Amino acid sequence: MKVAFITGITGQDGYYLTKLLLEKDYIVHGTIRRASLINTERIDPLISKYGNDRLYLHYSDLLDSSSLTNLLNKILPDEVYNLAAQSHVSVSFKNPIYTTQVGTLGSISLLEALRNTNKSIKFYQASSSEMYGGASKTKLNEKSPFDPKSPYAASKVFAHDVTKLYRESYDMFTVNGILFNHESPMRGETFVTRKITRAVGRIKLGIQEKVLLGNLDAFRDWGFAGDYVEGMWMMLQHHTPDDWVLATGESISVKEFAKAAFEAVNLNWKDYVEVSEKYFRPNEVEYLLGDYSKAEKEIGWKPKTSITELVNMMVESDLKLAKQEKVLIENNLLKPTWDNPKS
Ligand code: NAP
Ligand code: F7E
Repeated sequence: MKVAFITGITGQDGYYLTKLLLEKDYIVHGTIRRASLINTERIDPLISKYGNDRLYLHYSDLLDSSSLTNLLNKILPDEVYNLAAQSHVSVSFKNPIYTTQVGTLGSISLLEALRNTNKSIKFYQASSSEMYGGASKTKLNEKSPFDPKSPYAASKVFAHDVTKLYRESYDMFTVNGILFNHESPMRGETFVTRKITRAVGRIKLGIQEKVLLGNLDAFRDWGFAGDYVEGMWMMLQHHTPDDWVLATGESISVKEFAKAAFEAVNLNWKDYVEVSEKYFRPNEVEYLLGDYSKAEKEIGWKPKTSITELVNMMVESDLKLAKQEKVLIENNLLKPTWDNPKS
């Protein structure tokens, strides 16, 4: 049985990757952080099904390098997936030092721990399309130049470079997956797609009035997270390590995403979306469009889910959540809101 070690197992991709690996009969170890509330909500169904059998969680933090070394020595995994990050671009302007510490020191600490444990362990680094900066409308591939526009993106460039550096310097199997935006019903609620679909569900059921958004004219190449974690795994099964882009090859604006999500429940987005300065960033990535042809040719990956299927999947899931919230409201356990205060 193969053994995987995942940092960031409690996040969106952590959930889908863990599910995929468990279905492939892996033993999965993941790191969790101590918080005042338990934050394993996404993977709780997997813990119920596989906990005490093939799924193990360990307290750690990417900034606690000794815990990483101890865990790797104990677990001796075949594959390591480094998904941990302060992954919110807007928050990275507010917490630039912390975001940078996790993205840079965290990644190199993990690589060093691997190098000192066993250089044959395969390593996946979660690189990001944010590294490109989005100033031009060209299709971006593995050779396109980086021009980071946020502390988050700058830290991802460092981690990307150092992952390649360890491959070249120490002959290690280290891979960068340059992933364009990928979403799902498990997406954090402060990312724009999920913020919109949460609002659509609640507005449709009459428990929210409006949704406040920032730049509606930004374009993103949005895919489904479930498809993308399969690509992460495929990269580590390839005979040689390299860097690969995963994307859909289609880009739409935030406005178009909102229009499609409201139309899915027969509402007009213009009646419910308001623009607020609060959600604009000090610097914006205007346009991202990815070219996944290298991944298709070399590892046999291509996206399976269309943007329409993704929007419908997310809206359907958030309608179900809103129905549960409505019951709480009817029992005076929750209040209806104008805008979602948690977004
Ligand atoms: P996410 O939902 O925000 O999850 C991030 C994970 O990292 C969470 O499990 C979080 O733990 C953990 N984490 C944060 N800081 C940490 C630290 N100091 N030490 C250990 N763990 C820490 O992100 P995601 O969407 O799943 O993305 C996964 C990775 O891919 C991230 O590195 C992200 O930057 C990158 N990426 C994402 C996309 C995308 O569109 N989703 C695209 C390209 C690249 P808590 O639950 O305790 O906070
Ligand atoms: O923003 C605009 C915003 O926060 C998308 C992360 O997973 O993908 C993600 O980063 C766009 C931006 O994702 C709101 O200005 C408008 O142009 O959903 P987002 P992101 O910044 O693209 C990349 C690939 C990652 O690597 C990151 O980890 O939408 N936008 N109004 C808004 N964005 C948010 N969050 N909230 C708004 O109200």
